[in-house]
Amino acid sequence: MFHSTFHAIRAALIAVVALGPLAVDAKPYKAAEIFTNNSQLYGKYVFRMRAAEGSGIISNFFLWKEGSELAGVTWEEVDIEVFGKNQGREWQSNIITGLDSRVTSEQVHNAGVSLAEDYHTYSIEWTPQWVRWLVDGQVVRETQGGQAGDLISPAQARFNFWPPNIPAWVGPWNDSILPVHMFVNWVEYHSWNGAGFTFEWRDDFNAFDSDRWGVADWTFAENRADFAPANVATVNGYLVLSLTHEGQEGFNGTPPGDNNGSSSSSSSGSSGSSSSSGSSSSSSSSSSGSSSSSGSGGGNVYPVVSGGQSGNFNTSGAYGFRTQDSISGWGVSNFSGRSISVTVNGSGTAVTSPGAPLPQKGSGDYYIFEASEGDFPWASVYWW
Ligand SMILES: [Ca+2]
Repeated sequence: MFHSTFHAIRAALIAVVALGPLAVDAKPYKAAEIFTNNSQLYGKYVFRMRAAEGSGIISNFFLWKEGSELAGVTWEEVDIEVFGKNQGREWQSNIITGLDSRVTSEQVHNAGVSLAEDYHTYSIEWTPQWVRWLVDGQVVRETQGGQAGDLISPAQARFNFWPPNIPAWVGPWNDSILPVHMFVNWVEYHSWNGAGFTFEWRDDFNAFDSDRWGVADWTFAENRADFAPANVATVNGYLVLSLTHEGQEGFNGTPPGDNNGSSSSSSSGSSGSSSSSGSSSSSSSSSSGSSSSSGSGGGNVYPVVSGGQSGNFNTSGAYGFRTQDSISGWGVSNFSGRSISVTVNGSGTAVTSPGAPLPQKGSGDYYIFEASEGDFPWASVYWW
């Protein structure tokens, strides 16, 4: 949320360093940030993160248009920010846009569990029409139009971990919690192809890929810490971002294991049920699914989804759902390795091309969406 001045400060730091290497007033704490060297327009990022617990700290993933903080440049940013306070149960979604005066739409979501006690799968889906935030395969928020339509520039993906000096937002600060760490098992990028998402790359963090990632070495006014490259590490296949006292940078421990999401083909604690929670445009949050978990696909008795404009599948076997919604268009998300079949009441000729026109149905009929097993922990269909 607060990146406003770091480029200006960075420029100032460079100028000062040029005059004398000891002239910089370093902050007493060191934090960490990495960012993709390339920017992408639209797409989906999926990652497995174990946030850090503790008051006064936030574990983050965000999309960032370079130069957003500059005068005369439109700000474009999409955030996932997990609060360390309150046992790490809350996180904030946000879109920041606007020229000169920033427009924000922050919403705080209660995950119902600590996001700092285990890894969870997070996703931001960004298309020309909408932005979605998902946790463990559940749509928690969707924004259609409005600010989503103002995100028109390629953006970097960034992970960072830092202590804002804004206690009303993140809770009071007490440096006795240091050192603290956030962990990322993997991250994937899928591009937007106009009808769905296409897998592009995955980083398992088995090593630090400096072709893909840059490392921050600056700070800004709202940050109690400097971003320090020494607090970025890859250990045992995990990205570790640390927050430490100055002079105590680095991570010498063993990252906690991710038992449910070590590989993309694993059968996911991430998706859990195939329930769906739709949310209307610029919705008011709330994750836990509205429809109950389905049985497995065997019986073809699928849960009913209504008004949600999306339905999710989990990974094992063929799963499906039913809806009586009227559908004028539809697409799929995260369908790598899967096939789709849509019928009316389970009979007639199935539509198997994602996005292809669906047959007419009566108001009492169901569209039945069925997906085959795939390589990723979850997949979804959306419609309008
Ligand atoms: Ca990994």
